[in-house]
Amino acid sequence: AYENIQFEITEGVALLTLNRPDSLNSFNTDMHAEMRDALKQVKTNAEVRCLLITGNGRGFCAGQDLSDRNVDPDAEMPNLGQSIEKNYNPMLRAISSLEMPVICAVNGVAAGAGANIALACDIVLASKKASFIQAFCKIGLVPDSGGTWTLPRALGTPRAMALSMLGDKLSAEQAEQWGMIWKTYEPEELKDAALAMAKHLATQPTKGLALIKRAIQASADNSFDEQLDLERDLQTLAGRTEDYREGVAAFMNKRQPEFKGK
Ligand code: T3D
Repeated sequence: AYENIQFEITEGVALLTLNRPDSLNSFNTDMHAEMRDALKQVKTNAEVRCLLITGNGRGFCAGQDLSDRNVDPDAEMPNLGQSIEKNYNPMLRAISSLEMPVICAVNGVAAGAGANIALACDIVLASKKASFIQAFCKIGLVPDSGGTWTLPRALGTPRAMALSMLGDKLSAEQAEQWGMIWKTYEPEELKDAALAMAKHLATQPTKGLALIKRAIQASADNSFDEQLDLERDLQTLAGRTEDYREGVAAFMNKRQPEFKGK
């Protein structure tokens, strides 16, 4: 069993809850290891068709646990790149390459890597009390966990640059208005709404959704022409899924489809 996260699978949904509420769910070494393991389970368990990530307590995630870092003047200079390579990049790659929808329910403040883990998810929901802080600049660091990729794409360069250099707190409602996240909810409604969305997505054509994810992610680096070719290739794959057949058959017979995620 895990200690720093909670992990359960129900009705095709893997619910992963960050669980170090006393330090706003910041990441220490053990939590990183548990996260790696849980994400591997999500990837390999054929039952799972949607991942929902959220946090316990009043925060979503405050990024790296800074109490794990020795900044004593006598200590050797750290190599943070090693931590990124071992801990953060594999986690972010695992989330963004998962062949299923990933929802993030941001229950409270999301700072540093915590903010960017949320932004790497496919659909971001947030409590109206939540906020996003690119806190890195305040301790001399660079946004990581994909933030320098996701932020400019979600918001454009001017907002991405100012948020990253100022480290200002962006309220969830402002993030929603700016289109950085999908939707905000009253705090007490967030988890139910997120779970309902996750359960719905877990009944949908998982392969098709995974191909949508690939197409939209790839669009950031493709020309229009390249993207048309990619759409052709992905549609070829989508058209060969059982769920496509089921979707068309259900439509023609005026009945509800029963997708199997295959
Ligand atoms: O090192 C590497 O591996 C490189 C990778 C880096 C990735 C990163 O994420 S770097 C950025 C690290 N994160 C931060 O700089 C954010 C630090 N936290 C904050 O700025 C604030 O806590 C918040 C703005 C997020 C929330 O503020 P507030 O006033 O609501 O809460 P608080 O009182 O600051 O925090 C509550 C407790 O959580 C407090 O502990 P205490 O006093 O009750 O015992 C605080 O120390 C603790 N906490 C919050 N964030 C962290 C943390 N403890 C350790 N590490 C944290 N990141």
